[in-house]
Amino acid sequence: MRFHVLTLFPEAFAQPLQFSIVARAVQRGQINIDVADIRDYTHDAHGTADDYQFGGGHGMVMKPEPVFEAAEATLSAQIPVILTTPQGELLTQKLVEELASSPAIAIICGHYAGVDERIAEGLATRPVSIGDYVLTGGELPAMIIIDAVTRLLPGVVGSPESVAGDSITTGLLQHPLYTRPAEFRGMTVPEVLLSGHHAEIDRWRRRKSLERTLEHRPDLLSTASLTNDDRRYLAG
Ligand code: 6GU
Repeated sequence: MRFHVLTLFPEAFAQPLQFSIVARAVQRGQINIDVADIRDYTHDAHGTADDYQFGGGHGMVMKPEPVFEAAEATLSAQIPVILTTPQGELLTQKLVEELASSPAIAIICGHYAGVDERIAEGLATRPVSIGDYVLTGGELPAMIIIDAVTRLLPGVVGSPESVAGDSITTGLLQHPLYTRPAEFRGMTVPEVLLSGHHAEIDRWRRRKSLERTLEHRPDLLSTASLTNDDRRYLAG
């Protein structure tokens, strides 16, 4: 998988992607992250990439020319071109899965008040938001997209089961996890997890997932695939 990032702040990508699983995926050649500096495609002495908005209003807007030129110089063929914007489609695991099936994706990082609409109209194919809050720029969202897509690629995360059993992937939030020691500062690990009864453990985990989802994300319950047992448990 090749990620093409177009940004005014390429230095933001230097450190954050150089640890743990994403770094290992880069080292193994499972992913490539090409970062292009949009400012390299400006033509004035100051490297001007933003300008005042027509119609007036607060905040600068990213100019179309450098972004189009950066895209034309660095992108090939018909790949999804994401634009990070709070006005985009919400990033969900389903969208992440769809993106992971593409051999390459481009991510244009919006910044300042936003980008000239012609970038959305004539260049980006997929405006994406990472949630209902406003960030200063699209660099962190781009890294979030790269991280979420990377861990779905074959061989990147140790066991396919750990990806398949994830929070959200299953439609429910994940059950609690424990490791050693069995007792820590008076807090103990639930007995059932030490019992070796796999059916009981599965049942306990399923119920904890249901409880947590009901408490923090009841909206997920309407789309999760629930058994009659699940429904009975939720009904209390
Ligand atoms: Cl993708 N960009 C910005 N600037 N803010 C956001 C966002 C993206 N997603 C949520 N908030």
